Amino acid sequence: MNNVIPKTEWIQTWSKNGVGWIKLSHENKLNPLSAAFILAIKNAAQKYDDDPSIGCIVLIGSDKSFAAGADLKEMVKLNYASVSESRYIENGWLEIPKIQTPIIAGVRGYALGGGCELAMMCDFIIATYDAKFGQPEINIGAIPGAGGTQRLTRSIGKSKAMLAVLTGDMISAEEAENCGLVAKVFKNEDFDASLENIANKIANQSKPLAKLAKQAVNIAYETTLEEGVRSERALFYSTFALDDHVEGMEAFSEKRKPVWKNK
Ligand code: CO8
Repeated sequence: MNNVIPKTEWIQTWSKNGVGWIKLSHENKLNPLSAAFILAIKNAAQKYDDDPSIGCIVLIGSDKSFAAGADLKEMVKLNYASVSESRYIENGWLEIPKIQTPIIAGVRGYALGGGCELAMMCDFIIATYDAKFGQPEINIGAIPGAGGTQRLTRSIGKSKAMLAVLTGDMISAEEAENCGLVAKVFKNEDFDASLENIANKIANQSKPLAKLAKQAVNIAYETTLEEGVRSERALFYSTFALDDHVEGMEAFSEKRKPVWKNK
């Protein structure tokens, strides 16, 4: 949206051990996503992406909800002309998948509509057992608009994506894990520590290697197998130009942990 002022007061950010945390903290604990809110989230993620001390970004919501979709109180006022002229789902949204640093969505409670789409724009999703995913737009007079029909289908396959998009029904965390939408599910009491452990592990990898690995996996999303394998090979060869490649090889030979130089 043009001339949107980011709602920075609705996000909290802090960094620890090379992990940049972004907590969605809308005054409504369901975290409805307005254009101004998504712009603030995007700005925070980009700031971490530009910070060489950050090796992993984590996006979390409230205890009740990661994000319950587009802010329907904002959306109800819009019409065809205003959504297309203002580029409603372009500014902010389109930049998040371009983040190079690994980014995790930590989902408690609802990840619905734009909230599910935001979680799927991250590299993977970690959830609690009470998390609920879905694309319920069909129930409110719309269809998914921030990549839901595309990313959900690539993630869980056509049949399950069709079921979710056409019924608007929610997908439980267990089912989401079984069908690959969610990487891992934890009990509420284990969630924070487990998420932090995973994020710390990624943040402690060589940063350029983690970015290359992320880029290689993402290529699988967008191209043919032959082209993807070709791209992966080129990225693999490029790792040999890194000091961290030499360090990784030497550390293995010397039976010690590598000390990454991040170059
Ligand atoms: N936007 C704005 N306000 C919301 C939203 C929302 N998405 N969801 C709930 N609220 C409000 C309610 O209106 C209510 O407000 P009030 O107290 O003023 O009446 C308050 O939050 C609490 O809501 P509930 O009483 O409904 O809470 P429950 O715990 O009973 O239910 C649910 C929680 C299941 C999440 C329920 O609120 C719900 O179904 N919400 C709508 C979910 C939905 O349809 N999401 C999809 C929206 S469309 C979309 O995401 C398109 C994406 C396009 C990209 C986005 C561009 C910015």
